[in-house]
Amino acid sequence: QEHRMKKILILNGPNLNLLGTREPAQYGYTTLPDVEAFCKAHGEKIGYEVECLQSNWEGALIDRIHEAGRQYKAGELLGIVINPGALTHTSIALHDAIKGVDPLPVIECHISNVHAREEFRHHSVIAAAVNGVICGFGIHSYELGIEAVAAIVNANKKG
Ligand code: CA2
Repeated sequence: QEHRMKKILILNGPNLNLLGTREPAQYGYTTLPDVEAFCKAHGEKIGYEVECLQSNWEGALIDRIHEAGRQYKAGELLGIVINPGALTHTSIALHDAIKGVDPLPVIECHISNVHAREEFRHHSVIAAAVNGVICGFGIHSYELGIEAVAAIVNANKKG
């Protein structure tokens, strides 16, 4: 019986390395290393290995998504939870990269409720390429994202 622990990838985009150091009113006091530790702990609790990457470089995120596509095909990765940061509102390249790895499950997540903020944050160019979007639950948005990937994986198993 195969009992390999399966992996979920957490991607964070530009400026999320500043988490916990500025703008606590918007993003809270928790640092990115803490968020990543929570994600790993939550994954472990429900039986998934969690790997995390943050980059301020659009291309680094795109390269990692392509690699994720290969890992998905090889049965080594279940899905991605991505907070693209401000690239959410601008990056067609990230949209295309996510489309390019379909049907790899991808959940877009945001710490803040982007719809309650400035008009320029209301539109996501990423949303149309992903399975679903979670926003506004603070750092718990990531855990909900992990749950969403797990739900998709389990639905595919049953179906
Ligand atoms: O709410 C979210 O998670 C966002 O994706 C965060 C992005 C923002 O551009 C999106 O509209 C919504 C910003 C990430 C920058 O995070 C910082 C954290 C602390 C201090 C400064 C920036």
